[in-house]
Amino acid sequence: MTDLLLHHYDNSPFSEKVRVCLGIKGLIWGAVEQPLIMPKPDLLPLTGGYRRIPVMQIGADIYCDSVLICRELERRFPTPTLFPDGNRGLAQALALWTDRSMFQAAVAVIFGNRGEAIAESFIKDREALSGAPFDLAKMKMAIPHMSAQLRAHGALIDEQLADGRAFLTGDKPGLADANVWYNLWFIENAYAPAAHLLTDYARIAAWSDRVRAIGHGTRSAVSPAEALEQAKAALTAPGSVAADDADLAGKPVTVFADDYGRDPISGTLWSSSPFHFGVARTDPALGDVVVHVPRIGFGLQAESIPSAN
Ligand SMILES: N[C@@H](CCC(=O)N[C@@H](CS)C(=O)NCC(=O)O)C(=O)O
Repeated sequence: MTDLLLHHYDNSPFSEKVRVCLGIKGLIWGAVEQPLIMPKPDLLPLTGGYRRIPVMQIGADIYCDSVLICRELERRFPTPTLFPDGNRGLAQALALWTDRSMFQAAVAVIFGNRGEAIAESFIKDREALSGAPFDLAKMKMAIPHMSAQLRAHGALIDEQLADGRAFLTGDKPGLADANVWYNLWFIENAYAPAAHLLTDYARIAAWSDRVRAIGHGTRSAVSPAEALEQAKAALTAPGSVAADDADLAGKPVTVFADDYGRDPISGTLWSSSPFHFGVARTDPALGDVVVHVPRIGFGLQAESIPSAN
């Protein structure tokens, strides 16, 4: 049985990014199905409150956010690389385009078009997640603008492929492909009639076929109970704190996403780098775990230790 676990659900676009990276690396992994909406009783004991998907688990080390998950996959399984042409910084920075403006355009087109077909429980859940109304009327009105935005994103992708290269950064697939691809996949999967907005660029259609053909590596189902057992049985990996954060090493801290789903994760600062924070926590049922989050897009707050009286 593998200890490389991805907590996900099949329709999750950010999980698709990670699944393609698992495919590029040809990894064997366990898929742990998590619910699409709250509650998530088998996820939160691992993450300490973080509810978003995907989450990667390796023993008692828990990695939140697709950006850090892909980075950690590269660190642990460097060959074949997610950076076939080098350009590591740029390929990772690309997520700030694909996961934000491109993803927001995809979301608006999908949900604006699906409108009334969306379950009320999903709408309520996503309102709680974002802290803002899930305004279907507004999304519907925005369809023409957001469709044009998507086409404009598509034009950039098409331009990147214009010299006949097979993948976005050259002749081999990498993180840049996974980053862009999951948005196309999301549209195809969630509202197929809009897929033409991108795929009527002939080069994008051919590139999509190549990315789809990469697959997801070798996946088997792992139950949430088994994942929790694995965390309980494992020791956390050693960690070190970067010089910039030295005054907080081992001290109580809270980390939280700065966009949506800001649920705080509290513990002590276990590790850090320019790319991540690791927070050590003790769960009553699982024992010690370390929850890792990316640095970009997450806040770190020192917590004062409550006095005894
Ligand atoms: N920046 C995060 C975004 C994750 C995200 O928004 N995931 C969606 C699903 S694809 C989510 O968690 N939705 C709410 C939920 O599933 O509970 C990442 O890259 O992992």
